[in-house]
Amino acid sequence: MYPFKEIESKWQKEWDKIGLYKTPENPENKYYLLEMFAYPSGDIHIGHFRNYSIGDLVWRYKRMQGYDILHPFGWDAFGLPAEQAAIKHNMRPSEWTMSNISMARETLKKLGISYDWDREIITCLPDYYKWTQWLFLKLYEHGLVYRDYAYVNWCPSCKTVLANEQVIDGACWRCYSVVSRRKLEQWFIRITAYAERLLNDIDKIKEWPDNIRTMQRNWIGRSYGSEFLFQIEGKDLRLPVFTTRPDTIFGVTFVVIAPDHDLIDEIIKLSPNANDVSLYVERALLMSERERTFTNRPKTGIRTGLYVINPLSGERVELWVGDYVLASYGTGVVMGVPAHDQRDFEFAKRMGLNIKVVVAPSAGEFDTLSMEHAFEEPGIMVNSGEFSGLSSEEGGKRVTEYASAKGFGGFKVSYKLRDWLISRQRFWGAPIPMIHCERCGIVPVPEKELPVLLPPDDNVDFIPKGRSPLADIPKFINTICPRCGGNAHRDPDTMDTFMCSSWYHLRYLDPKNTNEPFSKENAQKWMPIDLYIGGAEHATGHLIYFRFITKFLYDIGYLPFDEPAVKLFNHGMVLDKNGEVMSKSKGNVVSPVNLMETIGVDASRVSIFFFAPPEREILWSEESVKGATRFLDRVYRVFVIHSPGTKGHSQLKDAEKPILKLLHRTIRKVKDDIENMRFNTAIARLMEFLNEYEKEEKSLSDGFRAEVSRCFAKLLAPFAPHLAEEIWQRVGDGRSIFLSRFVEYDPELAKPEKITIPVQINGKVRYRVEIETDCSKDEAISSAQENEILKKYVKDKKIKNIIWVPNRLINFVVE
Ligand code: ANZ
Ligand code: ZN
Repeated sequence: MYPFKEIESKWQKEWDKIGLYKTPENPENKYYLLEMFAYPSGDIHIGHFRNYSIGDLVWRYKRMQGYDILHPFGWDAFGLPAEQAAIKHNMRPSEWTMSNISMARETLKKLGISYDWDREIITCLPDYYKWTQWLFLKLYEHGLVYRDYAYVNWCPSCKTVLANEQVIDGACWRCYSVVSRRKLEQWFIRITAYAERLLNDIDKIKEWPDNIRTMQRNWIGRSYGSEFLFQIEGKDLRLPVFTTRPDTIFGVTFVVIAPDHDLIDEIIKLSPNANDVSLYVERALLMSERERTFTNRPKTGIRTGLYVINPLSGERVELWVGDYVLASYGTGVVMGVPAHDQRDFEFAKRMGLNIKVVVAPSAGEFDTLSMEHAFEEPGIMVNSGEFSGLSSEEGGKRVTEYASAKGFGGFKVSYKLRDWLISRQRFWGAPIPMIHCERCGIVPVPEKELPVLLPPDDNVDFIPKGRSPLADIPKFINTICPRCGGNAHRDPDTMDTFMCSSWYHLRYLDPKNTNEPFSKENAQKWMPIDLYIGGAEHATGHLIYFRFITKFLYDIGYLPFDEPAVKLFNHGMVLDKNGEVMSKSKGNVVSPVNLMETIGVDASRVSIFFFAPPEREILWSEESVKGATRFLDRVYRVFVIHSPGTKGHSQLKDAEKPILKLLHRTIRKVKDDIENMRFNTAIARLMEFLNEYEKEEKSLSDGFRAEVSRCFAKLLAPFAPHLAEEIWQRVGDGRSIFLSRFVEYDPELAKPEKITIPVQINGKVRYRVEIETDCSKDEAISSAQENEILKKYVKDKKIKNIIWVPNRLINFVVE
């Protein structure tokens, strides 16, 4: 194997010495390249390595195109696992976190990733979280922070509140315990105030993957509908319902309120059935919201014994409590229309409630007794008083206008997006900069007193008790009210780590600024992020929060852009050879450090890029690693051992012409592949080129070989940077290859070769067609379709299928 150890450490030292990765102060041609920062829970694993190698490849390619690049790295360093480690290994969270960071940072340096380490950020250090607290105060100042008693997701084992994103299939994302619901006073951020803009601006981020954009649309979940007020019979209480089908209002045969609705205690008080209702509610709350919405789960409910009045028909119907209705959506109360809503239909069947048809397909009426499903399609309104005969669309509008005029309803837009619950009853987070004073109430910490420091983490009892460990540290908790000067206490909760990561991309712009989170000037220089690389699992969490915070900072004048990232790229996962996720407990983890020590950084990179396109998953196998090693060994022999040195050009020999053409075609394709993130095919092209070149090597002049070496080194540089630099040292200009420009191709020389391939009709060769090598399926087919033989053959028959074997053949399957 070629001496990769020597080569790699030599160039890493050299790049360090010349400050290759330093961010230019005044970019002319800026490019902000960002990979999602890391959670320091241990050393870098192969999945990280893949993600960061993609970024590094882009850095090298863009650098050689003359871009001034900001490519920083940092650590998402607060969070639960540090505290769990503290409990388990009796370590301080800060110690655990910082030692993991040192280890992982060293690994990243050995892997030669092109980060500007001068801009490193660590979210658990006061010079960072000071500004997370500042952000909280700004949000508060603008009315976007509030405190509320709310049912929250509660993990009984971690004894903490979880955000919706941290509940996976009804279980805690960390310990997998079943999550239940509890009512607690919490801090919320009013992200719903931005729902409309977060949704509409998805149209602006066209270079994000479509699946992420769709997931965000669904997560925000806008529904246009109507609201109607149903009065509780004989009481002074009106329940609003949200419906997307106002045309069905005459078909309401019951109303259901969510067991976790804010008004449930009042309903229980009014109910003649209070004890049973109260028991039911208690039981229902043990289930997670998600479980409650499973469609195949039998829907449960209980009669309150109360009646509500349908404001349009005047009919009285029963009020139920039912767990299929969620407090957090719409108004938390549903009008039950069993004839036209499948969930209501199932509920009515189970509970023996009436079914009343009020929308008919244009064909006419139908019989409710024989109904097996709700009729959910729109149609013509029937049995609906003066609205009968109208179409669903028209009628729904009229019904709502009528309700609005009479004061018991109107049009309403609902969102699935919920406000962001950010308080955690945990130690290892940014303290919430708020003070509770008996006289003044809630008082924000004045900005000049930031940061509110976390107390030292020795001698803290981290064992969960359902309240923040900070509550039990008098030195922290006792303070003076900034308003009245009297005794007061600090808020004991800490912030969700998604708050820390909602703005980290901005701190990189100006990581040492002690007066502001970042200067406007630097934001103007570098924002927005040109390419953001990270996992798709953040689609509805971090990737929404950081859009929201960017918009907020734009609104208050801190940023010139209201979308953080122009382009998003989601890399695929690295799985073991059986397709399983790698984990310490399964013992199938592939460490990039071991790999690097046995085959080198460059071969590790090449194998990871060669496995599959970067957005796809990889099933790791030793075999493919060997291919990469063999390739780089040959590159070393051909371009380093046999290096011709810096010879000048000489007259082109005949044997050189085809190689020159192949070289330019290779340049064209490799560039195209890199720009379209097809790193695997780019490497395949380099391998193909090397095959041909090796065959002819002996008959080529030194001058020509030197020229080829220069081009090949540059093509190789994004993939195997150390070896490329080693080649360049022999044939280049004496500076680093990364300070040189990437190669351009000569369009004339790069023209694709023509080849002739057979065209079959139903499997028989009928004629031949000339195409360009490596052309697309569509291009090949359109050349083949111009032929008279085909036209005659097909005439009025249909082409059922077209089989395309690239560069080999086309087969038209005709009826
Ligand atoms: C009556 C009705 C009749 C409905 C009908 C549908 C069809 P989307 O499209 O997701 O917005 N709903 C409203 N709030 C709910 C809650 N908190 N929990 C569970 N279900 C709720 O869904 C809106 C529909 O979902 C609403 O329209 C309501 O049922 C139900 F023929 O109202 B509909
Ligand atoms: Zn006070």
